[in-house]
Amino acid sequence: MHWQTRRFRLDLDRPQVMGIVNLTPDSFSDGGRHDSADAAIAHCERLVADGADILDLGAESTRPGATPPGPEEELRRLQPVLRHAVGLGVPVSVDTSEPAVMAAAAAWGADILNDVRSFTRPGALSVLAAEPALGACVMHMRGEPDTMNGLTAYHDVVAEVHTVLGQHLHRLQAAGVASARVVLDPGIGFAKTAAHNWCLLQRQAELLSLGRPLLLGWSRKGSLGQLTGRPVGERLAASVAAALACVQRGARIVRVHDVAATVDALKVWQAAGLVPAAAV
Ligand code: HH2
Repeated sequence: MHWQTRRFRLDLDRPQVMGIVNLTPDSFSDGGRHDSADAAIAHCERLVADGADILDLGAESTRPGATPPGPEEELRRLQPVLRHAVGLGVPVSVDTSEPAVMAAAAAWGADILNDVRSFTRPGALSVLAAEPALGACVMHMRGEPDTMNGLTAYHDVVAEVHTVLGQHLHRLQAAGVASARVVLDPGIGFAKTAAHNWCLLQRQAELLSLGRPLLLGWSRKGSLGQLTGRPVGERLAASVAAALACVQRGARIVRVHDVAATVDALKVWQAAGLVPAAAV
C-alpha cells in the first residue's frame, strides 16, 4: 500500500510519523512556540532529525473556539517555513482549508494538502484536482472550530464517520483526484466527545473498508487529558500509547508533536511483531 504525494510515493508497509509544526500563536498544544519563522524552521529540522517521515505545517489553529487568521496571514506565516521545509528531504504537508493558501503552497513545493474541512470551501477541490500528484488528507468534522463542540449528537459515530469519509472520497474521485493520492482521518476531537473518540479508536478497523489508508491525530488532545488528568504539556506517554493503539488497529500514518518518542516506540512495536500488515 502506498500514498502518492507530489515528490514522494510513500511506502506504508512501515507506519509513517507525521510531525506537527504549528505556525500559530494560539494552538492548543504548543501555542506561540513556533510563531517566528526562525523557530519554526529550527523545529522542522529537529523533527526530521528525530525521524519524522512527513512534516505537517499549519498556520491556522483549529482548537475549539479559535478564530481563523485569514488567507493573507496564513500565507505570511507559511511562506518562509515551507520554502525551507521542502529542502529537508521529506514530504511536506500543509494543513489549510483556504484555496488561496493551497494554491500558493503547491507553487512553493508542498507535497500534501491536509484539510480538516475536506476541501469543501469554494475553490479548494479545484486547486487539489488541478495538481496531478499532490497528496490529500480528508478529515471528518462538523461545523467550524467555534461551533463544533455543540455538534456532537450521533446515533453511531463510527457509522457516520464512515459514511461521510466515503462521500468525501467519492467527491474527490469525481473531481479527478486519484484515490492513490488520498488518505482518510476520522478527526479526533473535531465535533466529538471523549466517548466518541474512544469509540472511534476501539472500532477504528471498520473504517478500513473504505479502502484507503488511515491517518490519526491523537497527539496531546483533550481526550487524553480527560483520561489521565494531565495538562497538555504532560501528555507524552498517553500520546505515544494512543499512536501505538492506532497503528495496532490499522492506521498507517500518525500525526504527532513528539516525533522522537513516537518513532522509538514504533520501532519497538515493529520489532515485537505488533505492527499489523497494511490492510489497505
Ligand atoms: N488535528 C489538529 C489539526 N489538524 N489534521 C488532521 N488531519 N488530523 C487531526 O487530528 C488534526 C489536524 C489539531 O491539533 P494541533 O495541530 O496540535 O492544534 P491546533 O489546531 O490548535 O494548531
